[in-house]
Amino acid sequence: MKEITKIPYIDEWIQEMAAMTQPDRIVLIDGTEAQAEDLRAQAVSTGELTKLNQDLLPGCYLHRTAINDVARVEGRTFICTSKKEDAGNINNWMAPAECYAKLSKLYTGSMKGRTMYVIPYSMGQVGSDFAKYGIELTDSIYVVLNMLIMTRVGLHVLDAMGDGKGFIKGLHARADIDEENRYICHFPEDNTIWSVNSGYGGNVLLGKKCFALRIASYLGKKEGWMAEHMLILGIEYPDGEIRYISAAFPSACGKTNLAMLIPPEVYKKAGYKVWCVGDDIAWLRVGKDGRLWAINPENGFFGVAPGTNEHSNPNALHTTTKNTIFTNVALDLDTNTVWWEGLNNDLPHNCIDWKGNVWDYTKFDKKDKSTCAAHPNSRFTAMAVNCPCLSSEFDNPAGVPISAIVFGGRRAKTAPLVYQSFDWQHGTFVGSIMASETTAAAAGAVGVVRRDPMAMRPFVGYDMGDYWAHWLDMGKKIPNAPKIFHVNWFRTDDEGHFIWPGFGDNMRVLLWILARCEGKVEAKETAIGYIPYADDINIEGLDIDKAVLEELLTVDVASWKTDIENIKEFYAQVGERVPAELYTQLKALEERLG
Ligand code: OXD
Ligand code: MN
Repeated sequence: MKEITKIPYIDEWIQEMAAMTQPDRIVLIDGTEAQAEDLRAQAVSTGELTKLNQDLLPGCYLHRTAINDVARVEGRTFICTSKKEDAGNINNWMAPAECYAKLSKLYTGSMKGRTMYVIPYSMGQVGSDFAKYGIELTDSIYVVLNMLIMTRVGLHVLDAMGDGKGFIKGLHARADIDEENRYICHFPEDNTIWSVNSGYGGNVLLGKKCFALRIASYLGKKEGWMAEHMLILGIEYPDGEIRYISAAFPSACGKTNLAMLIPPEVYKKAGYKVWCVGDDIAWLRVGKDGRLWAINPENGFFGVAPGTNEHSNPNALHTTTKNTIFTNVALDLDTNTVWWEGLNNDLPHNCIDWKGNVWDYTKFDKKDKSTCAAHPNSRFTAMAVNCPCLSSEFDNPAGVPISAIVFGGRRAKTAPLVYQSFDWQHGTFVGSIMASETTAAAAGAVGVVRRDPMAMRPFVGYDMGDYWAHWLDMGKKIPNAPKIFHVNWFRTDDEGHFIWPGFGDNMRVLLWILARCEGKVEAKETAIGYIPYADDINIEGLDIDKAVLEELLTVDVASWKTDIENIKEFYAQVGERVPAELYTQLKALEERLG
């Protein structure tokens, strides 16, 4: 047998996958800069990457995916457990044998004439208690180069893997990028992920959503820890003390912006700072001290480009000025740099759009996505170490202690700016009823509510009811548990305008949250939880008066009553495994609302 990793258990699996996919060559990715540079040069020579202006954007490249392959595909994402009930009603399910057979056909011979790259990677600091290891086999250089940014890759990972048992087996083949045969399949009972017919990040960077959320959530349930769709940030007080918050928001609700926020002037002047530990995923374990400790298992940011600018997120913008891979943004031919909607108001006049066509800026209409130069889900893959506000604890193998967990969604009316749950059990209920409204086309129209519990709807690798039971159970195992809150930055007035300024000013709410955790501020008890007294949210320097803040802090009982019906429907859809405790919480809420 050919030795690739020199770990027999792993090499056997590689040979088996290679016998099926039939690559011309197998190359082990060793994590060296020399090898990465070779691969970049190769990708540039085939047009897979475009080298950008190296004076302005050193180490930066542009990639365009196929036009039919620009986002995660929930409809083609499967959890393949032996029993359908274990995948639950929210996930798509396929029987493992059927799925392996179906995908084997698609993989067979798919790497003929191509190279199979073997990427040994770690989620979390190699050798730490948190770390979990995987190998991704892929025939895409783009995937290799992205994995080199997003995860910790190299031969040291193989050294840490010992006999390799328990590693996560990932297989990705581009095949024909055929949407009809695109599959993102997870076999949690076999530690296996199979992805085929896509080249888009979320479907093919298998360390991210597939491993660090879907497979890891399953492992977390089995092993007594949690894998969550959460950012992690630290707030440093003027006296140097840092407190950490983790927060879950549905995709595209501003997690990266919150994780890297710039404090408002009043706080900056007073000496407050914000540090980013992670922008998308948190792994959480109970520490010896009885607190909940978190790491960001990733090593980079796979962020949405449009809307990122000097005002919304200067830290992210700065992070992307070197060693970054841009995907599906626009190419400004005058400068050989990148552009996207919301970067600035200087529409490039000589520009190639995300589809690779000449872009006519005179036809650009903000309200019509089809006229955009960059795809609305275009991305940057950037190294965490390039982030100006990266936490000094980013690499700490022990992680950071979490004081507060924050859930949030996009609600026009229902949720107030912030409220605190009564306790962990109630907090779990608050997470389970998380929701976001899609913005309807007609101004002022109420959007469609999508329930997205803990922002994990697309990412729980098993039954949603069991996942909630795991949350309830974890609460009993954390002697000094974080307090749980809910925020809503997106409340609107009757004309549909956002009331709260958001962005850096969200820090004002986070400071109230931390003050509550330390018992330093009183709150008003309401039907849904504890709500701040308006005087306790600092609005100095904001163009908001107290009456508006009070409005933001009211509980709209009528819309909560409507919401209760929607929650009941959702719980029924999740099915039999919804824990009785959550139904008790729901009933209690209903009674409190009157
Ligand atoms: C997401 C992402 O879709 O982080 O949530 O890419
Ligand atoms: Mn995400």
